[in-house]
Amino acid sequence: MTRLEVSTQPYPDQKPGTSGLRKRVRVFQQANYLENFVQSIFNSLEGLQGATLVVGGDGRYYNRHAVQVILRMAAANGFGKVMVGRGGLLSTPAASCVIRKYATFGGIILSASHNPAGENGDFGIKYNIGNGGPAPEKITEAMYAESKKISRYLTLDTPDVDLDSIATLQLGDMQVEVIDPVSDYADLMQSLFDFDRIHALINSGIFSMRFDGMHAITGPYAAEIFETRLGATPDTLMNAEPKEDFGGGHPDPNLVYARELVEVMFGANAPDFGAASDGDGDRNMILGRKFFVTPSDSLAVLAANAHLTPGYRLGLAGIARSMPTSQAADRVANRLGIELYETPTGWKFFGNLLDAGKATICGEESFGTGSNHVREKDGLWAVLFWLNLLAVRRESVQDIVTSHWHAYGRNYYSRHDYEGVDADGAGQLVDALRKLNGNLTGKRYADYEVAFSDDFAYTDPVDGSISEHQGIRVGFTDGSRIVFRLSGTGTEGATLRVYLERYEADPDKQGLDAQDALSELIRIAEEVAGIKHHTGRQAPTVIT
Ligand code: VG1
Ligand code: CO
Repeated sequence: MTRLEVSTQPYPDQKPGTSGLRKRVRVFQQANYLENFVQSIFNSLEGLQGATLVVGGDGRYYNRHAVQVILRMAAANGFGKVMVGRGGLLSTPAASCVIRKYATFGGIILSASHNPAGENGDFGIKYNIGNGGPAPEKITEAMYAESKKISRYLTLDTPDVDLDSIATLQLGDMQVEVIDPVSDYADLMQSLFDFDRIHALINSGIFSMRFDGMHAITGPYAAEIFETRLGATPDTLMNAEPKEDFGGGHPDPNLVYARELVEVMFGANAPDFGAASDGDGDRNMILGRKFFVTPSDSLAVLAANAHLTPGYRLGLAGIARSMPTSQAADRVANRLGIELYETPTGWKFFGNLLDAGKATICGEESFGTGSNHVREKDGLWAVLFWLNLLAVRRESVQDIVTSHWHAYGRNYYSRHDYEGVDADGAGQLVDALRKLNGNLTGKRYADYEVAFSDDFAYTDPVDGSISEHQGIRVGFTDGSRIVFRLSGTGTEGATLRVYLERYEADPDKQGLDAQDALSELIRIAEEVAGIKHHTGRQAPTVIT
């Protein structure tokens, strides 16, 4: 075994986005591209000598190769030990769980989340710190800075390590512990929710459910939790076998991409409950029989009912949501008399609030919900939370949500995505909106009057760090909002996201289709931003 110092040249494009570095597989396959970024991660960390690192990924194409590269480089850089999920697998929330449970130095997660996988798909890599959460911007900026000046990386000249059985191996001076990727996570879930009661519901004979693993990482987790621990029958799980190309699908759990599940849940004899998760297991979609729960509503309902579950029975310290997420959770926080935090998009902004005990539950409109149990959003956690509520309340999903609306009012909500548009056009759209800022106040559009408009900036209440340019907000006097921002996870061109929200207090007017209820705001968004003009698109690619 020899430690090698390999000389290399910087790549200019290794800037982490909303959730790590995401690129086409073929970009990662360029000479030293992966190695450069891994070494840049290590170069930006202090105190890694002898420390323990967690490594795992969502199992997509290139995962196995990348894990071997990282193991050799971790050993050459002086880590004492790496804990790696069997087969190189760990869902994003499970990685967070393992980092926290074993108090490791940090972890590397290999995932491009819901982006399509396979040789022509995407790959991604991100670093999580010792609290189990995504590295904050200060650290991702340091990695980027390292990537621009890198001149060499360290590795070993060793063969691949066997990752397919649970064992502790030696790689140079470093230990490699191959762990069961599922059990620690499943134990944590069992400690938070009433598995006896959920077991009784699932086996009551009057309840049926489906979970769609979308051929991504959650299949084995769902099998252990739903089948083995909660007694569900095997037909509960759909697409539960993980595949390197995710079965050619797009494992983004929404009404468009989880079509197979949606057809079951909106078809004849639909089950009572349906759910899906994304590529790396941190997102969730919740469905009732012929009923879709928007992620923003899901966050609000979970917060309002948290006291019904063992893990949250003592109540919540606070709720945090990303800025574009609807204000439904604000109403719950208000009624509970707890603080509501509004953060920029991306889970990394919740870490400090959770660590400081300021927030207990967090959520994003993009099908992400989670809590202080880990430092990532957590798809199966949300599914189990819902099952716990259903087991206690014994009402349908639809009844739980509509009674929530009656009690708190309904925040009609939708997101319109314009994917893969020309980056210059999208940039011009945002620049033009920035110039308008401030001049819109008081302006009337049909029934709506602008109360404020700004480019959202966030000051972290724990460490005072400031994050600017996090999305253009146009707020109206009745509380309605339109938000415009560009995605930070795409790999081709730009993706414009338009977030629309309107509040309706009157229970008699809460039964509309969201697109109908928001039609006036959709028209105003076009008028304010000139979306068709700047993107050349007549309609969004995805509406959620
Ligand atoms: C998107 C979502 C954001 C989420 C991020 C990572 O980011 O909008 O809410 O945190 O993906 O989720 P963007 O910058 O494309 O809007 V995941 O499941 O991809 O790790
Ligand atoms: Co994800």
